Amino acid sequence: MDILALGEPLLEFTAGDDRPLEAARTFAVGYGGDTSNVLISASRCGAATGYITRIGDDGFGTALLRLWQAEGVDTAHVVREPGGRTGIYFISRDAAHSSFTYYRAGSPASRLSPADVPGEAVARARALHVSGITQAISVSACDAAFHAMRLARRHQTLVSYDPNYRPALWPLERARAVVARSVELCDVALPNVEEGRQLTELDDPEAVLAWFAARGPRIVALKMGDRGVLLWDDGRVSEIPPHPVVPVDSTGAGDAFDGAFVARLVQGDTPSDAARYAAVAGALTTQGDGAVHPIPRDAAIRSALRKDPIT
Ligand code: KDG
Repeated sequence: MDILALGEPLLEFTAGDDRPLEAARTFAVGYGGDTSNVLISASRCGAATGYITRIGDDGFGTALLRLWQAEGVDTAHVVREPGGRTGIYFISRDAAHSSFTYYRAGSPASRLSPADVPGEAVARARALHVSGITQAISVSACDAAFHAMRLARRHQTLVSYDPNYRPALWPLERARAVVARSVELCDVALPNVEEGRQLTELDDPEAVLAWFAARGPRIVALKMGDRGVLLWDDGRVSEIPPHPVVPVDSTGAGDAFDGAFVARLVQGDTPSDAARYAAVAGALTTQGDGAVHPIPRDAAIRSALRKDPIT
């Protein structure tokens, strides 16, 4: 297994015609959940992936299982809870921004606990990916994330971590403490600049990058959207230029970056080559609606890289 991830998958409903939820008439059905998105991106880039999660035995759980099977994500460590209701979220957009509304409290994934972490599989995987959302959904899921990260470190499994700070899910003070500890446990930190600013109370992107780097990861990729990526690679700082696109919907772009980046790292790319590749994956993901559908495959990324005027 190249990459195992631990977290919560969700069904996604995007309100049509840029209407707010109270006026929505139609919803486009898709898939989300940051760690599931990361795995799908990594799979589309050619990595062997597997998910550790809990879903319900409802129709939404079945839809997610079918998605992972179609995408080649291994489901041996997916638990189906009898009577469980899989979490869902709604995206509503106006001209300025998208907002997320969650219906996930008490979901099967919120009952993830250290007992769900398959020790041998984590020890054998090349990389383990967890996120701040995994840690925010419940105390037992947070314990599971820390347990998995410690286990991975003990067995030289690369740990990648995206803080993915969601103010709707937990208080800033707790998020700060948990993220700081998690960054100490990871090899690859994948924050974006806005959450980095909120979590560190620093403004300058280089200062935010330095805050993460000071906690010990070998690699930090600070995602800055249309300003590209600021990369810390074991003491060397470089700028990865953005891939030029006009975004339609940026949902899931950071997750697509993470999956493509870790997929290339475990294949032996340098962090800088992996970040150039992943920046294209993230940019192409903004070219369609929803988190999963627009995530590009390896061939599309390579073809865009060849045409890229800057890289
Ligand atoms: O990054 C996109 C995710 O935010 C989305 O798929 C839903 O995982 C999700 C969350 O909890 O916000």
